[in-house]
Amino acid sequence: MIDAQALGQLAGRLRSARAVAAMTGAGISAESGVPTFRGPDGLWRNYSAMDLATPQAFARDPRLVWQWYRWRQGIIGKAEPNPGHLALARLQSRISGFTLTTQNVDGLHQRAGSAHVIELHGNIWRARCAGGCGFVRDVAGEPLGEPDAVPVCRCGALLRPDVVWFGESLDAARIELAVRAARDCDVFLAVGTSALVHPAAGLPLLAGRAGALVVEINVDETPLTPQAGLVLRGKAAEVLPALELRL
Ligand code: BV8
Ligand code: ZN
Repeated sequence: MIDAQALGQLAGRLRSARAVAAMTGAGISAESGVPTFRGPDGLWRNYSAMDLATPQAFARDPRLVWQWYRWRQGIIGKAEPNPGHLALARLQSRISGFTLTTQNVDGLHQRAGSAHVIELHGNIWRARCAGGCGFVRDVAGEPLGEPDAVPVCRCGALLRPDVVWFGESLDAARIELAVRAARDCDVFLAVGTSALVHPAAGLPLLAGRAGALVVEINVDETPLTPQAGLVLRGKAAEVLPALELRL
């Protein structure tokens, strides 16, 4: 049962907010059938992140890494944005100064109608040159060559998924936008994230230190829970539409 009192309190703060920053993790796409990383069907359960989402893994076995990303593309390609994604897209049009940052590479926020989504960790529907020639290619909807093949760039180097792997720095411009949004907001919504992966996990803490109300929307406790000013324990696809109704 969603905490009605907390929901009302949050709605009140959102109505008077000058700027609102939301950050999502895999939990918001769980109800679209996209496995989370650490949930029971967590992607990492079957494959260790270090085996697959690192530059070392790609150097060691690019075919395996591409098989894994194609497998995820297969799941995400069949997924639809859920009421949680749709509610966030509508909140963006109703609340001034609303920014949306995501750790997800699935592109479901954009498909739900959200604009200017800050994709901290990249997007699974793009591929870029692993050799550094700067070539980037949109691969949504088009098979990337033989299912088992490792796609090659026009410069002859390999193509890799345009995502941020562990041990790799994030895009400076994107992290700057996300940091500014966290620092300047009155309310920070942390939705469906385990708040374990940095630097993303630092953003709600930064917002809290800057005086914002930090709100956690999650089915479970996380390391962020003790720092949150308000906790809405529930599924994103239920809590966010309920919040919208209280606005
Ligand atoms: C970097 C893209 C410079 C690829 C990803 C400081 C301290 C400790 C470690 C570090 C640190 N700084 C850097 C590090 C190292 C590392 C890191 O953070 N390691 C962790 C594991 C400790 N960070 C990096 O390497 C970053 N780069 O810092 O570069 C540098 C380099 C080296 C050393 C120093 C500095 C790069 C990180 C990005 C990696 N790429 N993804 C791909 O997707 O294939 S991370 C990936 O995992 C996701 O993008 C996401 O960020 C993360 C998974 O977290 P969540 O999205 O939160 O998902 P999770 O499954 O964990 O949790 C789901 C949550 O939802 C749960 O809480 C669950 O309860 C909830 N939930 C489930 N269902 C629902 C729900 N909630 C609501 N409704 C539901 N229905
Ligand atoms: Zn190239």
